[in-house]
Amino acid sequence: MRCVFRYGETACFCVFPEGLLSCSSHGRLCATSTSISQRNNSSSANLKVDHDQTTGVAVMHMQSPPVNSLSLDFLTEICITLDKLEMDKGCRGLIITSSQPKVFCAGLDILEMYGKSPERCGEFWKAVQEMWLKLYGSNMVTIAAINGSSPAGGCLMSITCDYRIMADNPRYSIGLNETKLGIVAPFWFKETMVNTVGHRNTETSLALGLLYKPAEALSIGLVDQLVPEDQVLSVATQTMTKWLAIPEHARQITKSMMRKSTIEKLRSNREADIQNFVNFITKESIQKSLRMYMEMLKQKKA
Ligand code: CO8
Repeated sequence: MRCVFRYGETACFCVFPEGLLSCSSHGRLCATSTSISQRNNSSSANLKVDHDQTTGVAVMHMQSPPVNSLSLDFLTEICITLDKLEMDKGCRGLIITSSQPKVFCAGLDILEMYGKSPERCGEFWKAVQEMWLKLYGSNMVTIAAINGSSPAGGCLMSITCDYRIMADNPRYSIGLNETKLGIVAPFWFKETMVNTVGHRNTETSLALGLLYKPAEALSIGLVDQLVPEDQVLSVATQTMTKWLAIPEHARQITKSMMRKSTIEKLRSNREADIQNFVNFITKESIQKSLRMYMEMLKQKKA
């Protein structure tokens, strides 16, 4: 067990090798938790959380350079923060945004999937599952304030939230582009997308690995609202107020009813899903595709 994170210097969390966050002897939150509600802000290496105690809304700024790609460490930080906020009765809403210029989240860290041992790949995938389960099943109102490009896992993170507000900047794009990397989005990525934009749009999007400009994303319902770039966070905050005005219990039960079957499907198949991922990603042909994609990213820069 190791303590990896301090939240507002008032609490620590236990991380076990076999799972991210559970701590059966201490409860999930261990050590001193007495003054959490008096603290507003916290930051770790790659995340800054501003929690406004009066509104009950936390803003999670992703600040993992250069592009907020989701490495195992970053996913672990995110999961710990989500757990922390979920347990904090004073936190009812979460806005997720980016502090990195031009990018909301570049998706899963490709380097975590390239040249790694099967054990490491399994650990990584478990953390991806964990993040999705926590966010999709959250009791909080969750809003993605998408202030930059959001491909693949970044799109997943966005559609896992309750509502999406995107910067109206045609240089940005969002979508599940996995096939372009020669890989296949797993069933729970697919189902989250179906739950957002319907079956037909999902089929086309996934098959062609489409990345949508903001206006196109809005037209298929992949995002809910476009706003000028400098207003993404303020509009997200206003929108949050409307969502929080709905009776909490009714809203939470409705959310759970809508998402339960998708969540249960992964929950009851986690090990098989990890094994599928490991078998798939460690194949020589898939490793070759990932290498070519990474080279393509580098060439684009040159
Ligand atoms: N992982 C790791 N490194 C990345 C990633 C990433 N996802 N994305 C970008 N980088 C790196 C780049 O290689 C570059 O590195 P360096 O500086 O060393 O050359 C650096 O970040 C900056 O990248 P750019 O110069 O490209 O930055 P831009 O601001 O021009 O563009 C973008 C930002 C739009 C995010 C662009 O970098 C991009 O398109 N990245 C690729 C995004 C992508 O395709 N991600 C897919 C990841 S796979 C995934 O999320 C789901 C996998 C599901 C697996 C299922 C298997 C069964």
